[in-house]
Amino acid sequence: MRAAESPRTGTVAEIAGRLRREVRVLAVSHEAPDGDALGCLSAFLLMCGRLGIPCEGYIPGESALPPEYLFLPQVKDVRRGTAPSVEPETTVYFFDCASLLRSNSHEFLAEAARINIDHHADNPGFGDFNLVDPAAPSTTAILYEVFKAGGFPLDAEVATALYVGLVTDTGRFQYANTTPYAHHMAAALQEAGVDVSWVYRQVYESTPLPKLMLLERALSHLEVRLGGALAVSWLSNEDFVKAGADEGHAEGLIDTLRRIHGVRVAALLREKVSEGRIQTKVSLRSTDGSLNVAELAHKRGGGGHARAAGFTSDEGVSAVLAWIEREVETAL
Ligand SMILES: [Mn+2]
Repeated sequence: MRAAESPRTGTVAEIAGRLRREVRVLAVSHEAPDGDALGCLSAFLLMCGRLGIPCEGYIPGESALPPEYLFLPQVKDVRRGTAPSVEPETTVYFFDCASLLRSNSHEFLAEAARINIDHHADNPGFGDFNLVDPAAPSTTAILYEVFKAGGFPLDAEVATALYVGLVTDTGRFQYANTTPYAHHMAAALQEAGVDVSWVYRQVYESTPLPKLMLLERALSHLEVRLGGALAVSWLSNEDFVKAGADEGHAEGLIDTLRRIHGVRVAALLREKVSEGRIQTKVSLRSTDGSLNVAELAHKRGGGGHARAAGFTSDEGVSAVLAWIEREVETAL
């Protein structure tokens, strides 16, 4: 049942206590999920199974999931496309969703209680209970604290799923969010049974050939602007067809743009044209933190983190690129 009280901030202990008593749960993550989003779903669904709580996962959208995360238990069984209808006793847990819009889940929200677990600073607190910690290196780090607070058993499978969110959202323990806490958590997860080298091979050394072919297409469109500070590239429908790639293969390609010497902001655009309608999905990265890309994304109805954000536009690639260049030039 939808909580009668007004939205509030929950503690990890409250969420753990609530989880233990759930009759049924639906775990939701954002469209175009990354390693953190999928790590959360996998760990949460596994844990609900351990606790005997009937559970289901849901990710909006139809596009293929990034193949490097399909080894995570439960992920392949997560429901896609239209949202499931939710019975009144179901609680919906949202993970890593910066906004309700991003989880594209309005349809079933009227009925169910919502728990919002996230680490995006711009999360508006859309849940009945909100557990939002921008200092957390990943959303799996917050989920890890919930599991600890509840005294729930952390086996190797659950620990591995939590670790995948941590290792990917910290850029393999290299980004600015790599705090001492992140290393302590990694150590605890390794002690719980994570095979770090095995995870590395699954996530980073199992690249499908079409993904590399897609990277080749992105590099062929690469331009460095503003005296080397801005790296931009784009991918069209044709690029995906020629590379033999699907949407999931685009995950992480922007990391190649951000690592170019001197680049302070990177932008990768994905132009989709279907039935004459243009949509451009934009990923933005700030390498040195001198420009808050979440603020840039907010101007176009998107969101994210200060150093990793995105938005979707109804304009074509060249118009969006021109806008980004103007904004970055003004800001830097
Ligand atoms: Mn995340």
